[in-house]
Amino acid sequence: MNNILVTRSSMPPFEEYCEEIKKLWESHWLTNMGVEHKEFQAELEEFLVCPHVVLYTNGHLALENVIAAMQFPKGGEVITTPFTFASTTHAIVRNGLTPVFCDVNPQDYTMDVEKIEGLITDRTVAIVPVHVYGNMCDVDAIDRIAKARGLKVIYDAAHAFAVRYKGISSAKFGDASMFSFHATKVFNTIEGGAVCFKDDSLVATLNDMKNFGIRGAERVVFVGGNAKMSEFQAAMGICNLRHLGEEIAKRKRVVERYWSHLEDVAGIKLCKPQADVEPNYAYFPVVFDGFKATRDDVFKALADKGIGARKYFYPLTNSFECYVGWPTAGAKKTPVAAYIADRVLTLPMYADLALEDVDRICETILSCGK
Ligand code: T4K
Repeated sequence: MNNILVTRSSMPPFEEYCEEIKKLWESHWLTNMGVEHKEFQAELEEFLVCPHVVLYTNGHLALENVIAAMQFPKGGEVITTPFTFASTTHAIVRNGLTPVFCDVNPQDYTMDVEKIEGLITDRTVAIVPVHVYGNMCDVDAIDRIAKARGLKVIYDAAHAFAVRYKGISSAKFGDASMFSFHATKVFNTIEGGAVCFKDDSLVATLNDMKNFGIRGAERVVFVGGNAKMSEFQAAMGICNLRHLGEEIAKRKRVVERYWSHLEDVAGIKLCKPQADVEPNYAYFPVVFDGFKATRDDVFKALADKGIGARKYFYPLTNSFECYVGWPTAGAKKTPVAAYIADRVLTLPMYADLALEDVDRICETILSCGK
């Protein structure tokens, strides 16, 4: 029996990538915003229907930089979710800001918009919600709250590339959105990420931040760092973008197969398709609540058969060791998120996952606790 990993990177045909990078061997131009970078950026602006896309070497630095670019006062509070990858919370804290954790809703595990206003104080500067698993946040409610209270909204859209809400690209909500193009994502550039936004004045700031503030051979205007996307990453993006439609269609088949086995099973809760959302099928989260076996039993049964499910996202970021002692930390403050984190498992999910493997995964789950 073959082992099944939780995901597997999408890759273009080898010859296609070789063809794309041939010009790099001819020019010896490998990074610092060369031809591949320029072409990929333009393609993304068109694909995401977004006026500005700034490319990064990874999603985390993209998020850290766009938060920094907003120039919030140190010690400002940022309302965010603990049901996410470490990156979201770390990006806030590494900017000298305080994360204030909002609970999630039990339907799609995005921020519970009913609980945001109660967390706003005179120190609140922004909201950083996460379109977790590719599920869109309630962008309309968040927009209303933010506008009424004069707050910035920066979406961690790491999981939501190519998702659309009411026909609008996920890149277009809030003041900015960050995408991750990590190898494990629906769309990858090996490592990579981007910030997408409408405000023209952010372009120069973000470019300065990712390239030492260099504006010319003899001109440095800003104390920036280095977070540039290389030509090889951009070339991977150009190739993978050509195949994205078929990748998502294949993921849809996998998701449908999971549903055919797991829908209506007592104690198993699946994420329902969201109204008005065109999904990307990024992850397949399952919550075991009242099932005949616990989440951890299922995790072990799958692991024993060489099947790599993941406890995304457990533990919550507000209970990470590095945040112990922070006044705003503690999973008790976000009981719904804590409940889900204790019971959730994301099942293997990638375009080329064989449907017979999905059958095997589901048989293993359903035979637990017998
Ligand atoms: N915000 C959110 C909400 C995020 O989820 C993330 C990243 C970020 C921000 C930050 O974006 P980046 O800076 O990463 O661009 C993974 C990824 O490293 C991370 O990108 C992702 N979220 C997170 C949810 O998952 P691990 O440690 O779980 O991945 P790893 O190495 O265990 O890989 C999982 C499976 O993927 C492997 O079993 C096999 C497969 N795989 C992995 C790699 C590295 C491949 O097929 N190819 C590969 O190259 O973190």
